[in-house]
Amino acid sequence: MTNAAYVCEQIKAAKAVCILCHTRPDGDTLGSAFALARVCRVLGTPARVLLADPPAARLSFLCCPDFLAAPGQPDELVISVDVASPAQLGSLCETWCDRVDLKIDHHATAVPFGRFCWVEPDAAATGELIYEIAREAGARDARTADLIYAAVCSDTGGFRYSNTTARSFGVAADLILWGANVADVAERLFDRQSVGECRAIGDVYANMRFACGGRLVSVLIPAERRAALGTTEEDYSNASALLRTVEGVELSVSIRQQSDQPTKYRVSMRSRDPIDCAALCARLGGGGHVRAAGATLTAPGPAQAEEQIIRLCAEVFHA
Ligand SMILES: [Mn+2]
Repeated sequence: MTNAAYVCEQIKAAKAVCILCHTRPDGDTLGSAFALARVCRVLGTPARVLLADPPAARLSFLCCPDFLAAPGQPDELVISVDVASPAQLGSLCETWCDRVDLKIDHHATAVPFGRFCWVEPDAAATGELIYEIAREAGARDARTADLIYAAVCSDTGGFRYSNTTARSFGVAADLILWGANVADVAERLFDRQSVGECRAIGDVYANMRFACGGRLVSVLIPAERRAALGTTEEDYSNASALLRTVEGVELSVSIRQQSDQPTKYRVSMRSRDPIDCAALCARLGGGGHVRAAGATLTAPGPAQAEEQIIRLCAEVFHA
């Protein structure tokens, strides 16, 4: 039996399904979760989706309110999607991390949890696995296709990143046949920016700091500066990806001080071949993918956080 067939059997046998997303939900975890909820409905099992954090406004088109509002039921089958480790469940972890039945994920740094794990590090997105489940279940409608397409599009940067494979395009081709609106999804994911995000872009480029002969670039984003600019921490979610576009840069890092916990810093990295961001972030207790990873750092002040990160990152150029 394939994994997809097994997941469908489990869903059919369950009284209800509860689907868990990771913290700071991205297009992959949201698209995968709501597509899977629709699959459950097609298989005759009610489903709900739980989010530890509210989605960014840009991604709210992926959320189906009826699955968010659905009440909990006893003996739910619990499925996590795109969640690499229990810690990534955030506030959901306390109640749910020991109750996960099926873990569906594609992170190479995935920590096994749950009764049954389906983890494919070669899949560009968890959406590629959800596609197999939807196909198996016969849930091939346009809305489901849009959700899965958004998941794959999101994690591949619009089918441009190095994780993109023939399989990704094969999945996309099928989703178009199911009715996915590729132009609409891509426009919503990549061609819309809030005023705050535009201000953040200006701030990132104005505060670039180069090291290692221009191969390493970082930006420190203190809470105080965000308050002065009227930007939020989320407005900077693309900062490290923006900096990777700078000519000569091989590793880019954004360091965002948390507003509610000023000694905590959210670190996000992007790299070019062969630099392994996941390995660097793992040394800070974080994880992710080879070209895109993140971690959380504790430091007494912004300058110390920045020095610590630059020192760590500079090691890859001096090895
Ligand atoms: Mn993903």
